Amino acid sequence: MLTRRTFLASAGATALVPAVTDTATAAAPSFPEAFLWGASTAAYQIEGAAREDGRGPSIWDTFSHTPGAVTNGDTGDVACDHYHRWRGDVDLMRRACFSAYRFSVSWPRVLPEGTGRVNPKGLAFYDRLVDGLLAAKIRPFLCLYHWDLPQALQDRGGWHNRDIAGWFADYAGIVADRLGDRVADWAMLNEPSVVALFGHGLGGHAPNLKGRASFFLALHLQNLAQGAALARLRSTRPDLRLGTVLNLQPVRPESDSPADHQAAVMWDAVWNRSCIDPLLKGSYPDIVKGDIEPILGHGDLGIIHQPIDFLGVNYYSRMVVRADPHGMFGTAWGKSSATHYTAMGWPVEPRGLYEQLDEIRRHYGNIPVYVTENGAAYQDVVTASDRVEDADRVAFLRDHLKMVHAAISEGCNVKGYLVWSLLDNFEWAFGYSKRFGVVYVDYPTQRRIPKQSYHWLAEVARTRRLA
Ligand code: IFM
Repeated sequence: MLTRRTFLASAGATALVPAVTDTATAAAPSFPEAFLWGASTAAYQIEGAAREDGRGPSIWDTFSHTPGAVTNGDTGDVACDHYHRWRGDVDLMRRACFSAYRFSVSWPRVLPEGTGRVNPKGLAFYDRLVDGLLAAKIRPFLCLYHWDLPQALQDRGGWHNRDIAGWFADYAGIVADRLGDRVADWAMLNEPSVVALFGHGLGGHAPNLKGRASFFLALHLQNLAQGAALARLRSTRPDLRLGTVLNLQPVRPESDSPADHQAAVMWDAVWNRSCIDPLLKGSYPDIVKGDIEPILGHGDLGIIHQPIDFLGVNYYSRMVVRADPHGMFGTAWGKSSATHYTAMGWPVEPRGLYEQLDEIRRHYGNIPVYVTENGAAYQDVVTASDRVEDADRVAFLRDHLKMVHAAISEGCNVKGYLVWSLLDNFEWAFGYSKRFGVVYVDYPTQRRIPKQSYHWLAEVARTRRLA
């Protein structure tokens, strides 16, 4: 079965995508004056101070301390020690002319048991950080959930307990009461389909649950919690700009066979549309309704379907799939035709970012979008002269930014670009073995070494031009 989306994405159909490289990018493209430049990070990946100032344990503390769960037995106990070094990290952004920064709040730092008792020292940390950002003229984008669920809530069922919608809305309200006077932009979740797939479907991330029913329940309850928090903040803080962050990836079938096309339709529904459609259209894709209907409570779709002020889009690559009757969703990863790959083994496909932004313009009301993550892991080396010459990352960023520029030229409502990530950090199950930062972190000393990509991006942010 062909759909609009898989047809566009299928092999040989690229001619249907406007030729964006020629006119739009030939002469150092420049970006609108109000366009935001910056970086994204996440609490568990950079903060460290895991047992300090009353923070409770999260599911990632439990998981990373499980033998064999994370490469080299790495944990987020210390990470980039950002909890203590945040001033220097903010200054790195200021010096790079960044105008925006997305960070996440650690739920267990604010509510050590997930509900009930508030930890004043936890909130005080984010107070200091926000004040520091504002003093540096950097607009804070606050994300409420980037995967570090309080372990106490996991013990009560976590993303499998419907009560989590209320727990999350209460937590959102507590953080907004404290920071809503200074933070205008609020993202609810980060990448719910990753949490559902790797945390609850295939395993490999905390809390390492498995199964198709487990996947759909975790996904649906994240959608529900997101809707409940949006509704709560909308009613209590109408002055805030509310949104969420989704990882959206155009899906291509590996071949032209009907079975692979069907697999692409299925995977697109599972990975992309089961997040964006209920939020923006109020319905799940038909192809997953058999999975969703048994868990759909009365009124759920009304709670999930909320107006938002912006959508954060995280983009790394397209996805290629093929039919596989043994796969959890009848699909398996297919072979990409890309010629370049990052150290994660992900294909480098800048045009996919254009396709994704254009998809949002054409089919989701051209809602304001921030590219809230885009970047690449490479094998960075510090030279004898103390430099990191990451030309491959510079090329990656430049090629993706060309596509953002092309999308804007075609009318896409893209308002900013935040690189993933400011710092090398704890890359989940890969620990510290993968480096995504534009700033190198020497973990034994915690020394920061701005990479060539940092200097390049700083120049782009300063001039608004792609040199
Ligand atoms: O490090 C992650 C981040 O936490 C979520 N998006 C993808 C990044 C790279 O894998």
